[in-house]
Amino acid sequence: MEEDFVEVAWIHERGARVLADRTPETIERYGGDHSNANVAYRLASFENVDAEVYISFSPRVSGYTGRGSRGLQSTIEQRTLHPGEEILVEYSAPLSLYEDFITDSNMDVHTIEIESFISVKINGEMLPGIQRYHRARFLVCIPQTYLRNSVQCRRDYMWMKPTGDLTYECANAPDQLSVGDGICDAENNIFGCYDGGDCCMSTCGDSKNCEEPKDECHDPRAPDFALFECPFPELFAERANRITSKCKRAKWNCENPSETCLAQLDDLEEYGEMSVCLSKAFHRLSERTREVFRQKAQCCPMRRAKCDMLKDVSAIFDMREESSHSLPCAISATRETIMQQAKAHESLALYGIHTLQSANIANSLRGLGKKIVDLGAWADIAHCHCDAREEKQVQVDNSVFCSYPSLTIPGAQGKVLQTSSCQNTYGVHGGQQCTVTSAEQKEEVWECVDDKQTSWGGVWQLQQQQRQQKP
Ligand SMILES: [Ca+2]
Repeated sequence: MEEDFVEVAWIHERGARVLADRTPETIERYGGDHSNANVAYRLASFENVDAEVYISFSPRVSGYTGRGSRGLQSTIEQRTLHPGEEILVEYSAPLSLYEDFITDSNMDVHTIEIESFISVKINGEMLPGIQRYHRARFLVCIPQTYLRNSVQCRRDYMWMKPTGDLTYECANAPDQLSVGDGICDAENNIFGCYDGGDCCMSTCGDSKNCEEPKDECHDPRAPDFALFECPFPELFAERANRITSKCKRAKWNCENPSETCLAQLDDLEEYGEMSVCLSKAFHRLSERTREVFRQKAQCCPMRRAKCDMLKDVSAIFDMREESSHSLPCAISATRETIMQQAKAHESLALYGIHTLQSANIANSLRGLGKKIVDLGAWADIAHCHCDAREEKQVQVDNSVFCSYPSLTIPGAQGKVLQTSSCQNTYGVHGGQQCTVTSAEQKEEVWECVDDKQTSWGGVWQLQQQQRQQKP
């Protein structure tokens, strides 16, 4: 006897993430609308009579802590499945369904879940043996920083653009036999070929060999391409110089770039993030190419305004690792040194190789209670004019130590400690200053200085009594 049954398959992507942004710019940039949470059933009938299918889809949005989960509008689907038929029942929870919750900070949206019940009836009888309950979970990416092929989301995770089908030009690869075998072969990891995808996690495929860690991803189309990389700066510079030298009109047309052959400069994206490549290849660029990029940067009014910001701060820091070309007014700094360097300045601005780098560092400095200006990528402000400035050095003397500022600064217990680096600390070193305000809103600056008695001891010295603040 032939066995009669209905096959039910629940389709959803494991570990799926939705991007909570469907503005036209984002859709264009990432090749489509990625804000929907999609699930589906594939149903196939091997019965010889019609089957009635009932499906409910109930989306639910939950916060980061898991508390305050909220059910959204459910949908019921009713279908008739004819004998021998195969159908797909799709459901999509659109952004419009959950976007109101995203702006609600109490909610702190983290996931969307879609719960679904399915039942299949034949002649009014429920078919047994079909799994009735299904669930899919989607992490919601609330964009913080838009990157090349990915988005950095709130809560520090990433959303990756789906790669689709990539093509590789591997005719020049020296080891033809190992292209596409899942093992990253450095000699084949050349521009355009990238060992047939073997060197990036996201493009390697399902081969067992792909499980080895991939740390040489040089394909800028892959979402796991490192943010601060420009693996082929020579090629980038060569191509850029060729474009600008061939172009008759070496003036960038802000309104209509496609009118000049300089629009081809946008093709340079295939070497990596433009700002990163520009920084790494700058010394190889011809003067003509540099001038074109300068004009290009000035087109954006927001970038033009950034140049003006340089005047409004007492120090400008360059956070790039390699900065052979920098703004004359900038001071080189690293993530480790900037906290200390920042102390000597009332207000500061910083830029990095990439907007993400500068944004991250700017955020970590906000606690200092100073005015912090995030200038973004160096490439965006490289055209600004500024003169070199003399750096005020804080000489930190580690041999001198003043313990517990909140207790030891004279009269501190009746005053409010303003300097964040002096709060909740077991002590500061010689040369460091702490600002306190008294009940009368008077500001005092105390510095930890050598006590000249012990080998390590420091005492507090009042540096200045500042203006009376407005109550
Ligand atoms: Ca290979």
